[in-house]
Amino acid sequence: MLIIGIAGGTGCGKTTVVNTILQELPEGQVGVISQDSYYKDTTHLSFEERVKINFDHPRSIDFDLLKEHLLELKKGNAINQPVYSFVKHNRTGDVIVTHPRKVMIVEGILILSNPEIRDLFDIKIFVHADSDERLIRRLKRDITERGRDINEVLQRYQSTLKPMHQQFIEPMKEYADIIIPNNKYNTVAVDIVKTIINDRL
Ligand code: UZR
Ligand code: MG
Repeated sequence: MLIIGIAGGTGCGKTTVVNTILQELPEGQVGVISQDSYYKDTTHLSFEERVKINFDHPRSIDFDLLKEHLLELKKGNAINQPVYSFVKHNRTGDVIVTHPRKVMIVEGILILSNPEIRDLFDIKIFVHADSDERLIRRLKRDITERGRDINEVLQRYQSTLKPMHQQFIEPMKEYADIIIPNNKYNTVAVDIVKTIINDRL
């Protein structure tokens, strides 16, 4: 099994990169794990308390579960990937049964920040977009898809997103094998990654 980690700040285009990689590749050969599925269970908290969580800090992620799941997949076993709701800021209680594939892609802002998880990746990719580009994309997405308003997004950006990005995400470039410049959507870089994957299949 080839495990590819794809990191990069919010709005850098990770999800789009992953979806484009998946297109045209033979179905059932490539699987995806999203870091978002591994936000810690916050059922014991009220909604008001959950909103205050710093979701851009590594401690908000259940890396133990993610590690356990990656090791299970490597052994050839299926896992129950939790389903997360950004609207509720909590796991929904549902799971997606995720089967091991020849190539597994793990994507998320903080996946390179945990040394044990990092060690499980055969290829580490960092998607770079400038912070203004990322803020624009984040604003549009959070308002249309995640039920936020402009003040909430900007407030979060200044209070946690930006400082956490500088502390835990940007420095992870050092560990990347490939850095994809993605201010404009980079089809050439995605094709290269596809070629690497196809080579393995
Ligand atoms: P991407 N996030 C939420 O907004 N709510 C949650 O319940 C959990 C996470 C956000 C998180 C992070 N930060 O910046 C983003 N906040 O999801 C990561 N605030 O997702 O890489 O797709 O932008
Ligand atoms: Mg995403």
